[in-house]
Amino acid sequence: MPTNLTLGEFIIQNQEHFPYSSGELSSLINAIRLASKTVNHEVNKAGLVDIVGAHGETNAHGEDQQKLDVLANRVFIKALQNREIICGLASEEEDDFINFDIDSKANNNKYIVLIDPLDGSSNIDVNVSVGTIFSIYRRVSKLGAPAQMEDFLQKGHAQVAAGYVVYGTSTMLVYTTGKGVHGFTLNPALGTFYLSHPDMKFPKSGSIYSINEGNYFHFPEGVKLYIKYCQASGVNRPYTSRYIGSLISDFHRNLIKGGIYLYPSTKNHPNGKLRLLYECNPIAFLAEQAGGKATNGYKRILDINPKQLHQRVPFYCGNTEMVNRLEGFLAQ
Ligand code: P6P
Repeated sequence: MPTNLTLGEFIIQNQEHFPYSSGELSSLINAIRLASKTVNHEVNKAGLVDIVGAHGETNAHGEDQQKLDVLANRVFIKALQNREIICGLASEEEDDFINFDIDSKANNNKYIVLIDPLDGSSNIDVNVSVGTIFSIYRRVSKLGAPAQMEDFLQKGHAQVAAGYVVYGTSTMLVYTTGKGVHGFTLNPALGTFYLSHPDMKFPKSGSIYSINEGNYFHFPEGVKLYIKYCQASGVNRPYTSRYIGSLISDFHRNLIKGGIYLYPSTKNHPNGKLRLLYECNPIAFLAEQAGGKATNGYKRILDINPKQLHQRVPFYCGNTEMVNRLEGFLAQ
């Protein structure tokens, strides 16, 4: 694969990989690319202007909205609305989905997007990397009518594309259309994303486990057994614990180095903390495309039948052999 390929060139070269495409993938990914550059700029200067810290309101889940959350949400909605290829959007920051039926034209658009505009935003104040997660479906409701809830409550295996932007030591956009996972790194001087990680795959084995062990007491028994298995690594397994508290950063590191991310049910989150539609499904799509696995401990994430826009699920995702071993402990 030629080096120095830009994201735009890559999309054009792979346009045929996007089903039903008539340039719609490039337009969708270009909208996300544009919005991610704007958010990246704001995230990078967050400490310098009065944009860090809580917005003073709460989102659909009663969580304090960080100002950058609100800004990122607005930037992505605007960028996606302007491209006239989606008929609606659901966001972690919005109670209900948004219909782009500002004019009947929007109702003829064939796609919908679900997005977590700035995941891990509580880390912003302490200068830890955060991320944007997006998930794209073809609408199932009638063309010409406004988007319906059924368009957003599709199973994860119906996704036509998914990805994330990680605003870290460098800013990367990583996405899949079902033909592998490809990572692009932003050259901030040029404002251009370059293909830096073609065809990303989990290493065959992994030795990193990522979990908030502060919740240990309330974990399911099988998760406790798995953690003890990893910690017995002092004997003959080189396991190590790494937890950033930002899903995208933990997932991205585990994808490159090999590892498993775990967010089980806990006392405060009996159904797990992560949201199925705009966190677990897109990450699960990427994980499977990279040769990994994602389950709720008993069922493939991409096969879960969604019931609500903001529903939460327990989430275990990473190297297939690590997820299989965890499931073995949960099945005991
Ligand atoms: P805890 C961020 O709020 C997030 O949704 C994920 O990005 C992250 O992995 C998790 O929650 C951290 O949750 O309970 O460990 O602080």
